[in-house]
Amino acid sequence: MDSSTTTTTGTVKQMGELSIKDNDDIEQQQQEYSSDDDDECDCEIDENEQDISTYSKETLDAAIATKVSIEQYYTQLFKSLKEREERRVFLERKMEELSLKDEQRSIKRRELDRRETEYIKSRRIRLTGHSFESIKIIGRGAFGEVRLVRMKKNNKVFAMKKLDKSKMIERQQTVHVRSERDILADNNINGNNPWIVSLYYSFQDTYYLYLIMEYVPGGDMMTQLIKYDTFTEDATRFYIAETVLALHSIHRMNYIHRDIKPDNLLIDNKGHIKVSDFGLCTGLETNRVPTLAEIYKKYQGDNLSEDDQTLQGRSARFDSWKRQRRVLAYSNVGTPDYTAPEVLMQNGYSAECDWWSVGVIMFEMLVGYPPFCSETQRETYHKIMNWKYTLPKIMEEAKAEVSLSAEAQDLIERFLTDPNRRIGANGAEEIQAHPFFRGVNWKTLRESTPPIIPTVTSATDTSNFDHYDEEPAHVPAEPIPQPHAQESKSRRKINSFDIPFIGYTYRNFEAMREQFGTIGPRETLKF
Ligand code: ISQ
Repeated sequence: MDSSTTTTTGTVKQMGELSIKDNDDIEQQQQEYSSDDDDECDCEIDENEQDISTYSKETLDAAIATKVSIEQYYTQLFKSLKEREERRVFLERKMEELSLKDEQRSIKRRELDRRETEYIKSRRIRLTGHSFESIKIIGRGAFGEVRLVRMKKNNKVFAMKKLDKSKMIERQQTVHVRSERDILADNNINGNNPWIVSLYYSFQDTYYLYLIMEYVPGGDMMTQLIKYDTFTEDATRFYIAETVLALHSIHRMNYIHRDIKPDNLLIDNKGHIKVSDFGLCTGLETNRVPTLAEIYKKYQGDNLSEDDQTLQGRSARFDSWKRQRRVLAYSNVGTPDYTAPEVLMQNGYSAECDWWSVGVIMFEMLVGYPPFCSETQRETYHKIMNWKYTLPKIMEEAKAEVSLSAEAQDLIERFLTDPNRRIGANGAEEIQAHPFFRGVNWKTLRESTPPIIPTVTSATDTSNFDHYDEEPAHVPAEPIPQPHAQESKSRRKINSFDIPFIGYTYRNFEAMREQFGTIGPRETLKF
């Protein structure tokens, strides 16, 4: 699979790309190494020994893991210093802009110093799954679950995503999980983008990765679509406009989402959109479960029967889609309905693939089901790959079923087209200028009143999410390989299993103050 690609905006990171950067659980790893006796250290390499084939696999694995770990340590160290410097420069610039007096400037500098010290201290606080009390499961996917939790230390409420490491290794998903953590962490560095769910902490134990995120209590767009069937053009305009801004901000961070679908559009307490799920966690591109491209290729030479090709009537398609919707959302293979044809083909793709998905969502909001939905996934792949032939008929049928304005129809068709001709290929501005969005105030959209305002009665209200039964507690499959499983925790050596997860730990600078309290007046650094 391509690991990166180039767009008009430069090199873009994809959700499948492994990037070794900004990591800090090295602190913990370093402590483990330093407690090891030299003569017992698996990582020690004899300088006189030239032939590495004489080393055991465990020793070589440990050596590689140690190398990655040390690289990560220094990468993180330099990154932390750079971020610290950026915070300082930001403060100086703000104070200059506001022409603050010298005395006020000194107070603010001292406050920033105090906060930096707090941050360094807080990074040493070790978080584990036990630091949080579970309130309710609010989502479940192929690799784990999302829970509403309360931090025991301070009673703050978060969404905790807990991912099973062995399942991810088994299905070759570690790079995706890594990129999810990276984009969420980058989001905080780049000034906390309101269109993306905030990450407060990430950490891991032997079996699981944990992402501690802000709780977005309004549920997701899939639930809204199931509830309302269709939206008016006004409501669609609002949600599509917000999704355009959200994706534009993700593209500006040099990421492509690749998996935009209603399930990944969360709704905050005021009714605005936040994008979640940056890790393809419904399990695309696994080795156990075939990739979308593989499934499609398997069926490529396999002509569809006349029956398959006959487009079903609205009600049959609608019913079958609704029946399958939730099941697909939580299945391993996920739904291909929102995926761009070039992504299915894996022939190279870029940020435009996300605009295709927006076109599919817009069609679904107005018509009641996504354009290529079918009884079988095979048929869906076929329809997407042959969109040039299938889409005109699909649009004709849709227009016979619901009233679509000329602007709405045109925009859908501008999204659902070849990547180089697709609206958005030359920047989100061309989407914003489309007549369908006439009258939208893009600058104040997030401050405007959304069409649906969710009912949220308390900080722990989960009524906008489906109910999930608790599963009986189980011990996860032993991670593979575990050559030192018999060792006590403090002496466990890192090995090849650990490599993809080294440096997963993250602490959000802004969150530190909120979560662990502070010294000094809280408002001092606010402008
Ligand atoms: C935050 N709040 C609610 C649901 C979520 C699902 C996934 C990631 C973050 C979330």
